[in-house]
Amino acid sequence: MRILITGVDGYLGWPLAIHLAARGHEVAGIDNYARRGWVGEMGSQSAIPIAPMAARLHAYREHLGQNLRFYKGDLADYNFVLNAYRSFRPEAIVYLGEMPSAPYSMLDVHTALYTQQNNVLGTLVTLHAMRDAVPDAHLVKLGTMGEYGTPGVDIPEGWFELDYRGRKERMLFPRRAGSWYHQSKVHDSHNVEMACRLWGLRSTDIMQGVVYGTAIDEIEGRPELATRFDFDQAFGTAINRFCAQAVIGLPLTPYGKGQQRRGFLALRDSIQCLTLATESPPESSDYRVFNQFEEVYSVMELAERVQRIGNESGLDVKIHPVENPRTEAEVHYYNPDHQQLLDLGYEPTHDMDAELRKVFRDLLPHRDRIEERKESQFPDIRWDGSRRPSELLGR
Ligand code: USQ
Repeated sequence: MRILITGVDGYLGWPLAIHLAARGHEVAGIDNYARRGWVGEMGSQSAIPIAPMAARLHAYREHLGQNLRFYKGDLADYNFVLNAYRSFRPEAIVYLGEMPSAPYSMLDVHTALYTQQNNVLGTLVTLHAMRDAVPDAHLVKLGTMGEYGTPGVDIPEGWFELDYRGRKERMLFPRRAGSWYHQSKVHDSHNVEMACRLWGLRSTDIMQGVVYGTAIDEIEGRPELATRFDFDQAFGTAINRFCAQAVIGLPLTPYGKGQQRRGFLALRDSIQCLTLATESPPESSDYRVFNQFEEVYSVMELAERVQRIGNESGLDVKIHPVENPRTEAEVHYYNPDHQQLLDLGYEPTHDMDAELRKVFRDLLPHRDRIEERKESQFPDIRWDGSRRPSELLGR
């Protein structure tokens, strides 16, 4: 297939391009390098060094025997996107090109506006450019499990049957996001569903959990193909942050009670699932929703697991809960469905311990890069708009 990935320079986009090319697909990518800039704004850098795009494209060609067709530009620019779609004529568009950080979106009014503008308008542009240039293409849109929030009821995969005053209707399940970032994805979901309904586009909206890890088979042992790994308070996600903290001897930082529960999945599982969704498109007009994660864990369980594996690797890992900078439920019911990807053939990694050992293996040689930006990992972005470092809590 001809597959175009937006956000191809990112944590998921780059390994996805490599994996799809290794499977024989022809891949194109769009990026404006914004992620490199946001992490820089947070005073940080990727723990694992990543090459500039020109060198990435060279390594891609060396290893995969084909070129990645790269377009540099802004996804909110309709003419740029339309031209890219017209020239590559993608059969599938995997849309990963969004600002992905909840804390960054809560920093101030400017980052909130930027997040929603970048994410919501970029998606709207793509829906129009698809309609105008490639109406039969399949949009694989990256949403987030955080769209649903943590309601006190089971969470279906996108849709549910509403039984109200004696009548029934299949409706989108209500969303209850907890940050301007997560809310931007809620708006995207509503826009994508409407475009499928009005214009006959087809889309899979992926409600993905929190991704962790450094590796997929195709990049292991090939540093020139490495993907980024962030650990700062905004762009580092929970498990990745814990591993980076452990590597430089900082205590792991579960927020508050640490009983927040989320769906997690390894990077290799994320890439496997995105590939499955891309290779099995829905019918035209179909808007389907997949909940994409391997298993639900509490943040404290994960800190303890990282501690155990870190200690095995010769580190002396401590856990020190800190005041929660976010406004979120710390003890709550959480039971989301996640069956559709399994039905398509998703084989979960399951062995989180082995995956964490690989993360330590890949991070330890770069401990200096984490050390030199370690201030960026401590949380001070609060959901009330203030910026104050979290207090340490007793355990
Ligand atoms: N957390 C800690 N300690 C930390 C970092 C995070 O306890 O040092 C907690 C947070 O309070 C939260 C949970 O861990 O309860 C997850 O936080 P996160 O930063 O790993 O993930 P989140 O902000 O939810 O966002 C990440 C990605 C986002 C994606 C989302 C999937 O950045 O792009 O959409 O995971 S989900 O969480 O399922 O919505």
